[in-house]
Amino acid sequence: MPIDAKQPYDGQNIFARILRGELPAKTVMESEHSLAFHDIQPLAPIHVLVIPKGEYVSWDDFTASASEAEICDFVRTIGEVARMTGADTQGYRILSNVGKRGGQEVPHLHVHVFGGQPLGPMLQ
Ligand code: D5M
Repeated sequence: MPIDAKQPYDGQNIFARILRGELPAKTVMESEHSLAFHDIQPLAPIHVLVIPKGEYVSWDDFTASASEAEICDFVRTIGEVARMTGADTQGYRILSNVGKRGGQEVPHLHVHVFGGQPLGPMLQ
């Protein structure tokens, strides 16, 4: 069920629970402000999610209120994930669904990193 990008942060969402260690995840890398892990329902041979550790519902509130350190760390982590997984060698896609009409399901900001196959014009 798509979520409203402007809704208050729900501390019980799946990614909050992964960050607290209450649910397992296949970690790709962790940095000071970000965590990257494999998507549980991969849509491509490489499909990694990158999330900030802070409580942000979507790209919308993150870009409005996160610190420069958090934003810089998050962007660098996305690039690092592409290099670590080898997605960078043949091209890849980064994507963030934002809010109801953007198709966002989990109410904690996440960027998808897709790679490992030729990608069509749209992947989700
Ligand atoms: O994408 C939400 C994504 O989150 C979707 O691709 C499945 C993934 N997901 C859901 N639960 C988990 C767990 N527990 N581990 C890893 N990945 C998960 P959206 O952009 O919100 O539509």
